[in-house]
Amino acid sequence: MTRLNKDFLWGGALAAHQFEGGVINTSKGYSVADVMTAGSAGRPRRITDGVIEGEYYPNHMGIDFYSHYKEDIALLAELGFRCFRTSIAWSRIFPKGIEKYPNEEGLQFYDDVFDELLKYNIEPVITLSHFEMPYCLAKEYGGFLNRKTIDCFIKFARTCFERYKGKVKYWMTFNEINNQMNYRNDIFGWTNSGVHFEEYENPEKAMYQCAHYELVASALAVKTGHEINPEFQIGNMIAMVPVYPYSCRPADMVLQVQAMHDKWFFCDVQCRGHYPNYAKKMFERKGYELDITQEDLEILKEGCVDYIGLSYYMSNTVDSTACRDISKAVDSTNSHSVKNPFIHFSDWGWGIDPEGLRYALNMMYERYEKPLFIVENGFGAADYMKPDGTVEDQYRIEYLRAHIKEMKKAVLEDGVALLGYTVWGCIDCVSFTTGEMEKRYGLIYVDRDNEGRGTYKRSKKQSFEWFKKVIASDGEII
Ligand code: P53
Repeated sequence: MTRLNKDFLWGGALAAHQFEGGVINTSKGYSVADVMTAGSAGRPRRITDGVIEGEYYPNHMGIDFYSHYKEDIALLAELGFRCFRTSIAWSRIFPKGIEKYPNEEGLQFYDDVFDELLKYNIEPVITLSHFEMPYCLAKEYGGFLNRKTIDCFIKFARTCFERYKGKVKYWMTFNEINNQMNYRNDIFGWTNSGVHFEEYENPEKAMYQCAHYELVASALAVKTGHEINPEFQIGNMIAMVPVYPYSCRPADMVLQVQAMHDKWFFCDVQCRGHYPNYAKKMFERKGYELDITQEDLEILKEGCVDYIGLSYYMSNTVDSTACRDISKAVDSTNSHSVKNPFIHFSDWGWGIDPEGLRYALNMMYERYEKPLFIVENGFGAADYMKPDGTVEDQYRIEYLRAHIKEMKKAVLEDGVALLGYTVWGCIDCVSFTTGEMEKRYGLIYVDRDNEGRGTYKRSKKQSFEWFKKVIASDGEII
């Protein structure tokens, strides 16, 4: 048996802020992503104080899906996609986040997109918040460090659940909610929660307070969604970067367990409905007295997720003889982390590790016994379009093939319950971490450069035809 089931959700994934465009001259409000400039592998993106004239914001145009959505969805249908994961830009529905009533133009846009997908039998898989909090909530409320933001988020979630209850079944609350564990890197706190943690006296404590409010918001959204439609499948979304011990030295093994606590923290609460003991002990030890009410704890209990959405791109390695500060050691962009000598790295320094995917799926399934959904996996590279218009992205095919092989082993040999697999950035889009266009993930090429110039014309890459066959054969022909 080398095929996956017919109902396995093969597809692709994108996020509103990275591909929609439709920011200027529409009723959409600015989001936290709309005030981020362009960077590169070694030059971080800057977060500006509002939209400043003369600055360049790559997300404002994205790839202009806003006016190309019919053409784009037709291409996804040609690929044979069974699902398409995207997000609803919160600031398109509530431009400032604080309005009483939603913005009809924004709601209508997603009705049109979902209708177009359903026309081709493509199941929409929807993230409510993928780094797109209205800028106003970050600026005026202090993002998720303010309890009031929970209400704003629930108002948004309820609006979406009610409006699209007949069109969307699969939801996720917050994209990669665990990124902010790396509170030293400004981009993560900002995009997860609209907070600059470094501005607080104790950034780590601020992060945990913020995390708590967001976990309550996530659980309350799950609860609210199930009340609106009991058929809804509502998941969380975790950036799964498994951590390996550098050696079989016992101290490395223990350090790996501690490093993994940071990885599990959010997922543990969202799946089990309560804080794990290692976190309670850590709060005690560090003297973090957080605003956590009895009512919050009830909500966490009642709002456990139905499935776990995860992204998988790479693994990381810790070495007890090199650095014991976990928060530094597990950040691969930090000089304290060690390179795994058994894997290769992409041009952006991401460690390519297909077997790590099988390992991660097994660990997660054993820990929670809830269905998993790989909602992001893909390879960012600087593709070259030949004068004849073709793009030979053999390296991307190899990356995807190797990961799909390991995924199949996890399902077919290890018995992991997996709902589906979506290729990240199935149409080229603006890179999240660098804001570049030239870090491409797509099966479909978009003629746009780092500065936003180009015809925005779409072309199929070599990987397009390959992935189409993978889906058509239920994963048998890879
Ligand atoms: P870009 C780190 C580790 C794994 C996934 O990233 C990550 C990150 C960065 O937070 O993010 C996801 O475009 C994210 C997407 C993003 C994608 O990875 O920087 O959910 O929005 O585009 C790829 O190469």
